Amino acid sequence: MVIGALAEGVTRRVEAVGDSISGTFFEPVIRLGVTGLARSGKTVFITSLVANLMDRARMTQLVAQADGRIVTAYLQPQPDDTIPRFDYETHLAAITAAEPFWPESTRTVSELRLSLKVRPTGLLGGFSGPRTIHLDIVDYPGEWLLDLGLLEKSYAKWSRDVLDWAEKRPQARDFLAAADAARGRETWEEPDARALSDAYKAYLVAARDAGHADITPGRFLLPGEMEGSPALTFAPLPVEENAPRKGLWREMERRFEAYKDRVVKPFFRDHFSRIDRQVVLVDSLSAIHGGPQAVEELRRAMADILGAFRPGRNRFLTSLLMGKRVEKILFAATKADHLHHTQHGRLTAIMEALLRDASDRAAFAGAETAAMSIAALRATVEETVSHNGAEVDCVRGRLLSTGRQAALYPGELPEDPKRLLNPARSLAEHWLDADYNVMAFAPAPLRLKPGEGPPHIRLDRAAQFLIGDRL
Ligand SMILES: Nc1nc2c(ncn2[C@@H]2O[C@H](COP(=O)(O)OP(=O)(O)OP(=O)(O)O)[C@@H](O)[C@H]2O)c(=O)[nH]1
Ligand SMILES: [Mg+2]
Repeated sequence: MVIGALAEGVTRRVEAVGDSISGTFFEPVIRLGVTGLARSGKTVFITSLVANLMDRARMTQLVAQADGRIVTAYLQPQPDDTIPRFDYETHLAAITAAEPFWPESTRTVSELRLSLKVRPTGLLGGFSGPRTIHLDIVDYPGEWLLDLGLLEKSYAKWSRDVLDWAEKRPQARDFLAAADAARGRETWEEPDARALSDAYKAYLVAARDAGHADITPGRFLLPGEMEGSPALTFAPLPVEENAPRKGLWREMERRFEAYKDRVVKPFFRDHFSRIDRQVVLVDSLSAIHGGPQAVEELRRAMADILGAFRPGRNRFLTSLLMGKRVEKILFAATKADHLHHTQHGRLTAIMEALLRDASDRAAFAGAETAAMSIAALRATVEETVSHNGAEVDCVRGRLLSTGRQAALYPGELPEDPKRLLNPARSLAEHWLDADYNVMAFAPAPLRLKPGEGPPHIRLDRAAQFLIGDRL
């Protein structure tokens, strides 16, 4: 346990939840970060993981469970007084309702503490009683990790990068016109800055809705309590040589720097630097459905996200972490219940290829990594249908749009991931030889037996990789 955590344990002893002080000292804490881009499946993942750790009949691949060593698991007040609690009960109620529905989108950091009582392995098991291990799960938007890249960029460089992409997109037309009109502005007032920033945000919203992953700065669409402050009211502008000192360009530059100092750095200091284990959720099926350019954008966003786990590259992060690192990182392709299991291996291979590309083959500073295809909440059943004399492996579920049952054949993923990644890199318009479908399924009504958590795909393997060695 790190000294910081010990010190915290001491200052909080007054409120310590039924633990004796000495107990607090010897109870290990695993801090598990759960991240991914918007809609990647973070909330559903955490809800189902916690439900399945409390009712463990479907967690046979979690070794401590298979060995019968997990005595019990229960929720506790979380230890961080200033972070909102992950609203587990509300999210669980949504997916377990008689007419289940997906939980609402969440746009900020939140945390939950699950405590496990586990009997030790081996010889010791006979002598000592169960140990308590705390699992602190932290949900935060992957977009916030993208901001790390800003720390090493000047305002001019960031503007150039953003404007390059924007020029290729119809959604940016109004903003680009506004940015052009702002060129060389020597005098300006706050409404000018606000109008420009609003135009930029409108573009980001449209770009995100069109499936683009490169939304920067990450906090613009999830502003939280700093909404409207100058640090969140700026926009990229075309580079100006000799911009006037009191002009709009210089002010935007100043606010960009304030964003880095007041928004980006505190997140890495207060949240990111304390994580031990990390899962990065990736909705690669939706990107594949979106076409080669969506896959390429996902690949780039992944590369930026992964940059945060290779702190050697970033001076600020290196000095912040002082050698501490995330020990394990799981990259999980989510919503695998859209595919028949015969294709899960291919989806995992695509994830691995995306990562290999994204990470330039560099190691993650010694962290152990794995890729998996999972579904936190299985919404479909498998079905083989005869179609034009051929047998087709489908999945069946209730459509979100109409509420009707439908069988979906999502298309056949290639065995060789390059067949997807090469056209993506060359920004092809369409996949040449294939077509991929994704349908949005509603969660299926659950009939759980006592001791059973919600149905999933490989959530137990994910848990084994992430925390199994500590149980
Ligand atoms: N079929 C299926 N769909 C899923 C699964 N997990 C998530 N989804 C779908 O993905 C959507 C987003 O899931 P969330 O868990 O809310 O994703 P999130 O990353 O928390 O999203 P934000 O809070 O908006 O960033 C859900 O509304 C579902 O439609 C899954 O295991 N199976
Ligand atoms: Mg969420």
